[in-house]
Amino acid sequence: MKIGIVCYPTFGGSGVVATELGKALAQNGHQIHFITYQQPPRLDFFNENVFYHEVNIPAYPLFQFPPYETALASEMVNVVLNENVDLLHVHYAIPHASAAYMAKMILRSQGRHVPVVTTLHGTDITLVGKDASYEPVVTFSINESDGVTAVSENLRQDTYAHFNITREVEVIPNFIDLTRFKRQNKDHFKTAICPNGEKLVVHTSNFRRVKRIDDAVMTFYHLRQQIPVKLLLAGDGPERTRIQQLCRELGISDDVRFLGKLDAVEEILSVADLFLMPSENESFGLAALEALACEVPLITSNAGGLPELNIQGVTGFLSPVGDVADMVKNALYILDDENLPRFKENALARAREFELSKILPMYEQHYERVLATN
Ligand code: GMT
Repeated sequence: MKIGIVCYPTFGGSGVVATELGKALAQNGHQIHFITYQQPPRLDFFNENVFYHEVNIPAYPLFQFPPYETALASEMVNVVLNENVDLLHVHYAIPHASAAYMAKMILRSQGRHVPVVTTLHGTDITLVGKDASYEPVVTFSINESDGVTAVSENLRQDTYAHFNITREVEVIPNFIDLTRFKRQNKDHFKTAICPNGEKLVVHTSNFRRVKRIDDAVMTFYHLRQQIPVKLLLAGDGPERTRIQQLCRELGISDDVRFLGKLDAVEEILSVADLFLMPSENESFGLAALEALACEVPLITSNAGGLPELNIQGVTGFLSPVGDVADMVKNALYILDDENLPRFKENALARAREFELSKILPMYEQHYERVLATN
């Protein structure tokens, strides 16, 4: 198949899922055309089946808000016509699904039919999409997609609950490439961060409010009063300055490292003992799956799709959103040397259930069904 993939070129989340999916499809012999405004971080290699098309948005003094959606739709039309693309797969509904609808209509007016698959990732439904400013367009463009997938059963249910959806939504969970995400020997790194054999707790995210990083820091603050422990925070975003200030106020800055955006997140996870994801909402929790693959157990909230990934008492623990005391209690239990090896083993076993080779055929079959019926 020749597939056009539209995504945000982000370091985590939907951008990573889209990029890794495209790379895996290319390995399987499909021709993949990425269409986005910047080269996705994990697309830094040559493969004969991978192509990158940059969306250019010419500036004009009148445009207070550059019309990205228009430029994107035009680029999708061009790529389909120039490269003979069979299908467009857009990741994250806003504005990719409506831009794809526009492209589809333009192509149809020229006698060319290209089906569109939309993958819903989370905040496009749970946070941003259901806002009245976007809802009519999101509902319309989901219903006009020829195939719709969601990354968890919880997100599928949320989609039906918040929008008037007439389309079938298929659940295709996030996946992990275990050849890349595996525990590596990084002892020198561990010694540098934890010189006295402290336990290492890690959080990675885009530092948005929905991640509730305060809860991660407060959990660490209480843990630190009971055991020797350090905290690594990887990623960057709007909350970083506030969280750094919180660490200063708590007097814990010497034991907390802010690493900023990182591509090789598996190197950090390789030395971690515990991963914290106390999110307000989380449709799947790809970062938590990456942790499991590196044998790191989880302390998560029980929000969104997290119960579909983290198994209570097996791969870690889930607490009600904001229940820091419960997170501290559970973290102490996991970090006990008697318990930690069992949780690490379970973490890897769970990650194996989401191995790329198990999930990739679900997308391929979805495309085949869409192409056969449209
Ligand atoms: O986590 C984020 O805020 C980024 C966001 C995105 O859209 O890129 O991630 C969402 O999609 C990921 C991939 O499907 C999911 O694993 C994340 O759980 C989801 N984030 C939220 O629902 C908050």
